[in-house]
Amino acid sequence: MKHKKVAALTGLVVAAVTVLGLTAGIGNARTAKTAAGYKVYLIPKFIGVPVFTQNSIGAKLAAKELGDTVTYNGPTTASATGQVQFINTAVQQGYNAIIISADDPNAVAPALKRAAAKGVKVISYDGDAAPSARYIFVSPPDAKSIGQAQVEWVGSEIGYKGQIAILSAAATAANQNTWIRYMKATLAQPKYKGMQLVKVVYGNDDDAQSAQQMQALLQAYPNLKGVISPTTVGVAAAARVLTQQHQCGKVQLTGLGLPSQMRPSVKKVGLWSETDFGYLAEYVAHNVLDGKLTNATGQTLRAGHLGVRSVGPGHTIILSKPIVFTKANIDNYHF
Ligand code: RAM
Repeated sequence: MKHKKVAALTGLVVAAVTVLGLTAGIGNARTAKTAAGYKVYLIPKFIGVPVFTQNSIGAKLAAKELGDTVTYNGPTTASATGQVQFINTAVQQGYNAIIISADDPNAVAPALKRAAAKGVKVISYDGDAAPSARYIFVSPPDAKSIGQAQVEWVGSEIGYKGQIAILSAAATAANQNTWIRYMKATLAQPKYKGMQLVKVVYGNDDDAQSAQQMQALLQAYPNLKGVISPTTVGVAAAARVLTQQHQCGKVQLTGLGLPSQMRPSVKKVGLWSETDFGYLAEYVAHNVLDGKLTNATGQTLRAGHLGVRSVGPGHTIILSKPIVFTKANIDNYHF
């Protein structure tokens, strides 16, 4: 009985404080946590590919731990205009935060800025948005080490000599373009002077288009020694083409691939845990909404089972180092 009275009283005090807080302008409707927690909209580049599905599984796991709700939806092909519709929907439906992997950093910027102006917290991850249009960018490993590593992987396979090409995703994707920039910078170093980058092609993270681009590369460059495909869709398609054309011994393939897809053909590819990636992004969104994390360099957050992460230059939070898969270890990874 006594307990009930205390509880009722506490409820009244909480209600009064809440009302006072709101009338005093503390908090705002967008960042106000409801009984169901924060509503977070996760927009991938597009739905229907394993990596983004894995991101959503991780984000939903984090949301469960944090008491939030994550909605996962987006276009069905790599389309920035398609993403804008989902951004607008998130705003109209009163979501507190948007987590987005942008297909084109600039094309989504105006819609993201409109969302932010309405109080929605914008977090980019994977494919960054224009820095002025997002609060924090959650990066997998840092872009430089991803770019450098792939040049080293293919270089070590071809004896650091000969022609190489890059099979990328969308020509507008900031993650792909930044990695390619670092690949080019790495290739300019003395160690790699025997390697020539002959062509960069784009398969738009579409299986058929990527396979077509890979076939065209093989035809146009009969002396091609290696291909880097920094996209899970592209590298899987490229591996299939090489196998079908019995060219696995002749052209070495590396890139960013899922162990589950690359197991039969792997020599050396890399990635990171895509589930942890989505998990971290939701922890970032939640802590920003809670006012516990700002985007200032050195700010830290505790991200559940991942432990502590901090904000680095460019308002960027990094997930982890790349995981390198080889024949020797790939069976230990199940994603
Ligand atoms: C593809 C997408 C994604 C990238 C991964 C490695 O699935 O292009 O943006 O991070 O590959």
